[in-house]
Amino acid sequence: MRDSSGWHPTAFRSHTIGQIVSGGADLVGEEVSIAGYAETVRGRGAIAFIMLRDGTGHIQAFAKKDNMEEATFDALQSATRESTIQVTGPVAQKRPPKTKEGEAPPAPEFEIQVTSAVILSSADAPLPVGVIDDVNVGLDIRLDNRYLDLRRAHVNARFQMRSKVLQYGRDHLITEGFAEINSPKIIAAAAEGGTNLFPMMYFDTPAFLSQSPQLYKQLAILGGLERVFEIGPAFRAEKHDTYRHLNEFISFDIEGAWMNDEDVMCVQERMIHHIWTQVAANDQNLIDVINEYKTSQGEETISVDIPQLPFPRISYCEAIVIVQNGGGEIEWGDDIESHHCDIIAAEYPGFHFLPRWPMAMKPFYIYHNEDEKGATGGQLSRGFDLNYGRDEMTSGGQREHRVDVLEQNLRNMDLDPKDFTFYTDGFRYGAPPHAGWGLGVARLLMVLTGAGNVREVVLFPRDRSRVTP
Ligand code: AMO
Repeated sequence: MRDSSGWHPTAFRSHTIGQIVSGGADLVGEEVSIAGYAETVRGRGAIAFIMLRDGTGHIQAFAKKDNMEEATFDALQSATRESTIQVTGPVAQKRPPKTKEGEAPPAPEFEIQVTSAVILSSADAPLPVGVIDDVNVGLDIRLDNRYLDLRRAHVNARFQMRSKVLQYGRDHLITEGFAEINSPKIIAAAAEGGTNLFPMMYFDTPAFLSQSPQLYKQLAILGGLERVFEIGPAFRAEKHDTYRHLNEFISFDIEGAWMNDEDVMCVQERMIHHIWTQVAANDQNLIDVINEYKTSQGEETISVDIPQLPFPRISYCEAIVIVQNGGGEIEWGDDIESHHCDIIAAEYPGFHFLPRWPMAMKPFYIYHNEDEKGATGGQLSRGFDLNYGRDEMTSGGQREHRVDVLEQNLRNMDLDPKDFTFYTDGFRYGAPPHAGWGLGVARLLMVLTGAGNVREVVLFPRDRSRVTP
């Protein structure tokens, strides 16, 4: 539940439930109005107990027929679960339960003694997805009814965590001098290869949804913004159907001038370290809620183990040897696929960078140093990945700032430099060496919250079979 100490009264409530639960002793006798969802409604005859929940806590509302209008009492007593209700009345301290001799008295609990109430919206019954009951429904039904699924405490906690992670990441980059930008999402040319673009019509001109802010964050650097970051959507028309791919995802990108691949790897590990440190210091309550659910399901609980810096660096060439020694079939120049990553993860289960990939496997905008060759003489690049266990979190690299090499890279990759002049022309007027990365927010959250699927940490996921809700 959220700390609501700084929340102001609104048209519908004088206090949040959290404010009453935590400051109840000072409020005893004071008339308050609260509003929330009816988790349970109990009682018979002339009394009713309604457990109300808002985003900040739970509290019991105690209603007595002879304390209010009869029609209001009847409506309260017959309210369905999850209906939204506003109640007004004085705060009272609940009678403490009896304690055995020598036992410490429990912390005082409070309730509202209802004098008036309004059913703001009645919930249909039965609910398609249980909110407090542990009804076993599949992910698809949960996603169809996400508005209800989100009311479940552990699901809600994951999204609170998502907000925190973005906040801590942002805070960290700002302290390192990065400025937030927003790049266009309607674009004319592919940054990450032309096969997975979603086409659209931009008035009379064919255009696409952006796969990555890549080319634009680089143009911002060429424009002298020096250190930029963006948290925004990326769209990929990939026909993947996995636990870690979506067709729309939030990419957390940075780009920095006068930096190389190693410099931005350091930015990344410092940022992740900061996020983990802040979560460990401030958000154990969210971890506890998630763990309570995991325990109820017999799943392994999670803990926030602050990763040690620096993260290991395992060059592509070293990774190939690790996979080969581990019995995997791979040759220099092959992609390191998930089943290969499993072998590497056995040795490096946490965060680890994989720098210096073959140039032939990296996009045209990645820099290469002609002197750096791999085992078979193949050209190495300054592109890297960050993995956690078997999963890729990030790709990044130093960028090609030499315009003639950049154009040659495009040609080498069967792309026409004429389609990219809006980008390459930016390199003709003095281009700083620069580097950056793009991090999949949902993948990082999967690690932090112990979710087995990115859909668990994306509000309304878009995949091959889902465009609603
Ligand atoms: P890349 O294509 O590797 O690199 O994407 C960067 C990171 O974004 C996440 N990601 C995805 N997450 C969910 N569903 C998907 N379909 C998906 N595709 C990618 C991954 C991945 O590591 N321009 C470069 C970044 C850079 O060099 O700055 C890029 O987009 O976590």
